[in-house]
Amino acid sequence: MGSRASTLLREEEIEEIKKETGFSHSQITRLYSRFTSLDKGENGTLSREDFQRIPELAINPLGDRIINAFFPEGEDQVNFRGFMRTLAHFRPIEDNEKNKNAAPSEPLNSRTNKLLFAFRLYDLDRDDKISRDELLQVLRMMVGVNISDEQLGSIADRTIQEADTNGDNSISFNEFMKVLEKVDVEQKMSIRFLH
Ligand SMILES: [Ca+2]
Ligand SMILES: [Ca+2]
Repeated sequence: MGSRASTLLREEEIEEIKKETGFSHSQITRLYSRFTSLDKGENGTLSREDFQRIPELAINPLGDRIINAFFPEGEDQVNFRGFMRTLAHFRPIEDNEKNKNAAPSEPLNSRTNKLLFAFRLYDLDRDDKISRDELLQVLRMMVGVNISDEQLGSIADRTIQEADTNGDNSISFNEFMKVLEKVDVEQKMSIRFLH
């Protein structure tokens, strides 16, 4: 095996990823070459620093949170399989997938899984609730410095008040879904991947 072997994706691996993520063969090979070009250590995994070289993430106020979502808890490397699994949340829902009841499990790009992904960007301590503090942190990242702590605090309070139906002063995933019921999440959380 030469050193180039590590840069090739096996055909059966492509098939497995296809099944798991719904990406097409050509999307997978294209994303694989993107993956390997980001992999500066050339060890088949990406670190947080590798992700920070993606310009779209570097300028996104939630970039660090999104990068974090690629990493399984307690790990600081992600392999191609894990990379694709996370990206799959951003895959648009195709027309022919909308009424598919035969799927063995819910696809990664379903509305619920997209929402769960967004929810986890807020829920830093992963206790399945968004606390006032966690909401404040995200608000601060998104609005920058042009708004006072007091104003941000009252936005956070109002948001929680509106969402919190069981009165525990935090937002559960169910409450989160209710708030976003009328929002076109499928559209907002989709990236057009070229075919
Ligand atoms: Ca939390
Ligand atoms: Ca609640």
